[in-house]
Amino acid sequence: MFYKQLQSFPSDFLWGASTSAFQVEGGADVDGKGPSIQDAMGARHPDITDFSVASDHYHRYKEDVKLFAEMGLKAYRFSVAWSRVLPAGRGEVNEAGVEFYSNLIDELLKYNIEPVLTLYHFDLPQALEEEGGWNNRATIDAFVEFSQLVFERYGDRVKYFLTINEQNVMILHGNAVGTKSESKKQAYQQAHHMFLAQARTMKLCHDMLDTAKIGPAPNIISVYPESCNPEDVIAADNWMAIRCWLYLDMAYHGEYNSLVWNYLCDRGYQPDFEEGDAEILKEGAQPDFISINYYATMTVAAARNDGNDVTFREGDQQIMYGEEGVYRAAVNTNLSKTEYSWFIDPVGFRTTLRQVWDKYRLPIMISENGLGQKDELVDGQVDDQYRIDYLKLHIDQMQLAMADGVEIFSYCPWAALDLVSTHQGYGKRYGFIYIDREEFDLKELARIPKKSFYWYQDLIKGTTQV
Ligand code: BGP
Repeated sequence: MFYKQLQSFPSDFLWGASTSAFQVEGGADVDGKGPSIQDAMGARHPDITDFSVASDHYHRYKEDVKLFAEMGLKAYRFSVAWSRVLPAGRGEVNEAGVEFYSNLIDELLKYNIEPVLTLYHFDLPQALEEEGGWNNRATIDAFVEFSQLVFERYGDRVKYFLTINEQNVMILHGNAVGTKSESKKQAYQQAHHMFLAQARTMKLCHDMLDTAKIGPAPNIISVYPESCNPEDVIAADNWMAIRCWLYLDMAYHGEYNSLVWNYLCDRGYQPDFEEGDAEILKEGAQPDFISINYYATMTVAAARNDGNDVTFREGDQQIMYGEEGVYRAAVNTNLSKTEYSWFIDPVGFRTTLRQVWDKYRLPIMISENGLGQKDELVDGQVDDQYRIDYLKLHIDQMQLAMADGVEIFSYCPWAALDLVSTHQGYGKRYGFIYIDREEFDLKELARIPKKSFYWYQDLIKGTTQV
């Protein structure tokens, strides 16, 4: 193996943890909050879990933040529920909702925890969805209005903003995360509108706030060819561009990735541009850093064009469908899997980080990485050694990437505490803190630090006392 002299993490490295509003807060209809598409999804799938309370973070954020401080977190990544502050998606402001995040931010700062604020994490206000959601260009203006409100009310205290969580997952796997489109053509029109919304928001952030930093947060992973057959290599390159580079190229260059643009035109999926769009995209390409969510790499082979390239299964962020003429999903037999069949590939994490750094040379934040597992509470304790093993392997690879020269300033694994999975219920747990509830029996929602909590606490202590 290529020997590397590892350096210690910088003492100001932002060790953090992540959540998102609809997955952790609960309080979906209290204090004036309007419904979001995620509330509607919860209502549509009452058989999976009780979505209404989530982890009750809305009512218990003080207790949670105290635990984050005890764990030693230097950063906490959360999202603002758009429909909590603007119940109809635009127009009238819900001051009680605004106050909730203001209090949360103050509470974090009280313990010197850096707030990292995601503007949009899968939860479009239902009122906007009913007007066509992201198909409707008017949603772009609504997003900018929402962002402006967030910058006005929290910009004095929040330094790091993320624009849109996993736009690529919303476009490619919308059924897993609650965003819908009727065709690929429509999905790419939605993507175009999100790109415009993101560009205008990045520009607005810099126009309004002198010291704030803002960046995109797609799910970025390396794509391996199944073999060294050049046709497999081209297929991997195709899928990497379609799945990943499109989103980062747009944030960074303000232009469509040319491979992807040609693919879109070839298939008739290309979005309609209005006059001025190209300029807006260009002008707004002002990311200060790149944030990525990483769970595992993907492996693809050349399409065989035999009618079987598309493997359709119920959607998941990690499932690939394949596309005639473009790529076919393949299995990487070198990797193990989680109990939810997600591949585990720590070395792929290093590869991904190197690729992103090589292409853009912007500092990187990792806004998600983690292991979903059915944890068990035994005698008041959760022995999640498997999560420690998973995180340790990934952190080791992150450190190797840093030794390779990749600039990384923050690691925020998923998740700070247990929360509702996007589509697989509460039993699929990711947190450092166990929340004592079942799918339908909400019990007392007690907070119980897991073994990984104490392990992360030690790790943070060890790396920051230099
Ligand atoms: C990402 C999302 C998160 C989160 C995570 C785990 O795609 O940004 O919101 O939920 O995946 O996925 P899941 O909840 O489906 O296990």
